[in-house]
Amino acid sequence: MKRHYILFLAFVFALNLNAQMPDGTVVPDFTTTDLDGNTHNLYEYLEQGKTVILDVYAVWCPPCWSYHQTHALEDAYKEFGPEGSDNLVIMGIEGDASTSVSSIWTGAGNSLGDWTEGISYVMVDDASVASLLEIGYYPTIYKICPVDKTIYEIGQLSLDAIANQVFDTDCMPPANNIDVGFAGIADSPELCPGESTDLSVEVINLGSETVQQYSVKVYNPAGDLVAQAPFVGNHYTYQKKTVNLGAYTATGNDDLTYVIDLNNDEADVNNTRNKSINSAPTAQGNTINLELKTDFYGFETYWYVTDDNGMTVASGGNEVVGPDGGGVNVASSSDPTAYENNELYNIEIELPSSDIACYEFIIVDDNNDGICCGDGSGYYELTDNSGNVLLTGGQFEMEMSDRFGAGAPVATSNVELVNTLAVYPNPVVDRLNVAFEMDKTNDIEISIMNMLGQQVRSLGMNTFAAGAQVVELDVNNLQPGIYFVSLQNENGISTRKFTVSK
Ligand SMILES: [Ca+2]
Ligand SMILES: [Ca+2]
Ligand SMILES: [Ca+2]
Repeated sequence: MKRHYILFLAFVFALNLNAQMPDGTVVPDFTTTDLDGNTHNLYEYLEQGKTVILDVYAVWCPPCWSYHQTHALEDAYKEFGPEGSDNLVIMGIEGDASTSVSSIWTGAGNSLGDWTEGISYVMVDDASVASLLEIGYYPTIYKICPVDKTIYEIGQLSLDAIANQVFDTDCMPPANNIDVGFAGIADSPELCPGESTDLSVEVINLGSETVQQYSVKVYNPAGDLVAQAPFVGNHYTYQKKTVNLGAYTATGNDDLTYVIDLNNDEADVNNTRNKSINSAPTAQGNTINLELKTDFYGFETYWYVTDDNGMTVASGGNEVVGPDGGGVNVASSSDPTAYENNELYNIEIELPSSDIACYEFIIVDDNNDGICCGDGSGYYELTDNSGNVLLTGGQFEMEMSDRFGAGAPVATSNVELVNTLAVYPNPVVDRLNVAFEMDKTNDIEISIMNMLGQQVRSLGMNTFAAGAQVVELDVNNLQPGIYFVSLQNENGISTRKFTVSK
């Protein structure tokens, strides 16, 4: 059953005189300005052949907020907006003239929260649009068809039901005969270099003809084909298909390009999309530092770090809380290992592995209210020995967990061996120049390490005279990816990162 929120009781009679726009009415045009200051004209979008969905809501309206939090519109926008098939425009329109624009993102006043969080479609604060569209209650969710600019109230739909509304040939006839396009690329979890994930994409047939064969290909930044899969079968107009591309192993440089290969496709613009594999933050070396500030209830806090096998490799705080104590309310300030209140702790964590490995940091709160911000301002910050911040936070409920990698080669040592060091070209295809300058003659080993800290090439120990030097390294046989050049001897080390591309 639809739940609607009456604007104000006093308006009910007026609303009866001026009810919602009847389905099938030609919508009046409007131009509005979004929260970022960009203007949007309704008819312009419709004339581009795009379906428009308008979610007219008020910041204080509970059913509006419930629906907003399902993220169904955002999910639809990801698949069918400009990052996907590019057939859909969505505008979230705050329609109450009495609420301030800032209440949309601050949750101030009687607003129910930050309405912009996680939202990439257009958001506006425009009561004049609400009145132009004769809104009788919140939320009113309209669809407008590009074919004839007619408006329909669609209500609070799921992602699949929204897809059916958008991909309706009467409302939005196909612009081409032969045309498939992307309708979303699955998000990957955060990966450390060397870890794998399964790639998959959604493809939609946007043409009027059934398509029977195409392939999806994935390229890495160097242009190498790293995954591909064919589709064979009947792919009907406006039908969506999932194409599984198999496992992909992360290298640390995973800005992938996805391409659909279909003979005679009449609209190439929707056949290419870019999407990166998300990399977990990775520490240089195996020593990390946890800075932990407790709130006014330090005894509620426990944290631990697990390795890839789920084994705990470090932990601290109140063991009465422990890994399973989130929200359990069993702890007290007299527990033997309880942290003090409102205290800053600096904890050095030595991780076991010397190669890059993945870990998970988990912080647990006995009272289900985190370490910020109700009772003090606690936080945690995980850094590596070079000062790179890996993870930070504090606002959570019973538990917060996040992944990080550790064991990447330390890029700079305490003692720089040479005065200057530059590598070029970067990215490099076959020959890398290593330019450096020293005050005195030195015996130096020049070598190349991969992301796992393994030496993949070495020139051995050679004597270099004082002054400026350029050494050319052949990197033709290296796989595309990130590497480090290292110049070292017993007195120090200097390293630089570079990328091999093909
Ligand atoms: Ca408003
Ligand atoms: Ca196409
Ligand atoms: Ca707490």
